[in-house]
Amino acid sequence: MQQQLAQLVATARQESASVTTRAELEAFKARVVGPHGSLTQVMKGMATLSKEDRPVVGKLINEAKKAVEEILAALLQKVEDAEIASALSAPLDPTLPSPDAPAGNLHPLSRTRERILNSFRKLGFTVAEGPEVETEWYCFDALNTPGDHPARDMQDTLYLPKTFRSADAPRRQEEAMLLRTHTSSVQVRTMLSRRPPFRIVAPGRCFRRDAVDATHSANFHQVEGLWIDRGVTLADLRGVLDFFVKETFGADAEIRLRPSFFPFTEPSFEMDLRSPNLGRLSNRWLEIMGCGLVDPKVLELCGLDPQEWSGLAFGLGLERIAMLVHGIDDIRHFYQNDVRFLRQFA
Ligand code: FA5
Repeated sequence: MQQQLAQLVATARQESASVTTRAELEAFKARVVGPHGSLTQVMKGMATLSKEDRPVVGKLINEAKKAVEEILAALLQKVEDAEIASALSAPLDPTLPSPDAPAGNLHPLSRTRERILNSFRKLGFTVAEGPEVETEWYCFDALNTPGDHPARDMQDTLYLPKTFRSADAPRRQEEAMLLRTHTSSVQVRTMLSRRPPFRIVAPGRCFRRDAVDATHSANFHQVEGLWIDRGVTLADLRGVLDFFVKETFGADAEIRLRPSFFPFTEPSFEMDLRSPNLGRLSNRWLEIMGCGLVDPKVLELCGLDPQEWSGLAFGLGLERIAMLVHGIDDIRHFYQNDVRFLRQFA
């Protein structure tokens, strides 16, 4: 047995000298350690040995196995070195343009945002923006939500350690700063900086201390809408929202306004949508935004005379719309940057 194994290793070493390619290496490996390989056959013979012989022969087989493994490792190294050398010796033209970088595509939230903004642009709305780090006054007080108002509890957020000396927040000299909880702060900034009439939509990032689940994120996006003019009515609100929903979800989509409460609109509504084009959610009423007529108190706080001016406002969740449009069942997909998910929107 000892001789047989020594012979086997010697033959393997000899044959290995002629192996140069990966295919030859695989064939060689099969001849020695494959299911019908020479070493495998010897190992199978162990079963026929007596109890006393087994440990002795087992030791010899292990030594032979180790020697064969070393031969195979050296061969693999030799084959890989040869492959690299061959790749490097291929003619190289450094003047050729580099291969095109793979084309990316817009993130589904960006696509949905553009789609939403485009529908409102058709109605004469322009895009406005405001900061994500806001003062308490713009985010709450000017929206008729003073510090002790219960509505603040529903929108808890991160307060920054710094305070801010605000020139245009008339009531306070120093204010707390926070991560805005909704884009409604842009309503205030717009009313203070522009002369009505105007119609704006304000997309942007919002932050809330909400527990994360399939439909909630602590960091999400909204699109705010504000139309200030003389004689704006609920009929205008309904007309604008109906147009938007039909543009986004198809001509068969319908809306429903359900009475609700927001401190900055009066009356206030939750707007529900129903459409036959929403897969398993088809023909069910789905809540997608808050809306209402601008509360006269807010107009006053923003320096507009409520006797002259009136307005409508709405705020929708961008993720929720994107989820409906694309049939996405978990909001967390949007932030994980998994290319398998993102590529589907190319
Ligand atoms: C507001 O934020 C109001 N500012 C909306 C508004 C504007 C009302 C103008 C009236 C006039 P609400 O808290 O319901 O309302 O949020 C609006 C939308 O934001 C929700 O319908 C939802 O789509 C989205 N949203 C709220 N919280 C989260 C969250 N944690 N994750 C994802 N989306 C959220």
